[in-house]
Amino acid sequence: MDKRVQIVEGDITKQQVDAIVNAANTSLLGGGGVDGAIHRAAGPELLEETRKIGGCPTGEARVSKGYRLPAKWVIHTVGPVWAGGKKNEDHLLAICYRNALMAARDLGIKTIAFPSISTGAYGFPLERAAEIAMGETKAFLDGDKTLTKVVFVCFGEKALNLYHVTAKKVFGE
Ligand code: AR6
Repeated sequence: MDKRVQIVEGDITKQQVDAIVNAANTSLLGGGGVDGAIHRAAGPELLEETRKIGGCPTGEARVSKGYRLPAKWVIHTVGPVWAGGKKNEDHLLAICYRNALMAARDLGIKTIAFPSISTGAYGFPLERAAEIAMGETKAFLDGDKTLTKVVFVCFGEKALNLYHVTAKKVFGE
């Protein structure tokens, strides 16, 4: 296992990292799930800023401040809606991770936390999503010297166990 990678169970809004990643929608105007939790914890200034950003296409990433969050930055990315697997969902999910990690590198930050993008309201199968999340992260970290910590924040024990199993597959023991 890459020492920079951590898997934890909990609420992403509580993470003490430089940036947390938001599983947003293309409007960037907030919503339910992790997006709702991040907007509630950050406060109304976050919506003011994301309104000015003016949206984000699926697979891309946009940066805002974190306001009242412990994290200084929020990297908003928009995962694909699961449609059975034949609408390029795997690739779109992979580039969410890649673009968020590249945004972190551009910010010059060292630590970042991810939720399991697309696996709630957007219905992406959790196991498949975890393999993509970790595969992309491994590929990025193999060529990166700036990030010191990537945290995968699992919501619930089922997700936690699955992420641990997937990490063994992707990163080895
Ligand atoms: N911390 C960490 N993970 C969480 C939290 C939290 N506080 N809350 C939920 N999760 P979802 P999506 C997990 O639905 O599928 C929103 O309305 C949750 O268990 O938040 O990408 C947006 O505005 C799941 O595994 O995001 C979009 O419209 C994962 O986060 C839409 O939902 C993602 O679930 C995006 O759907």
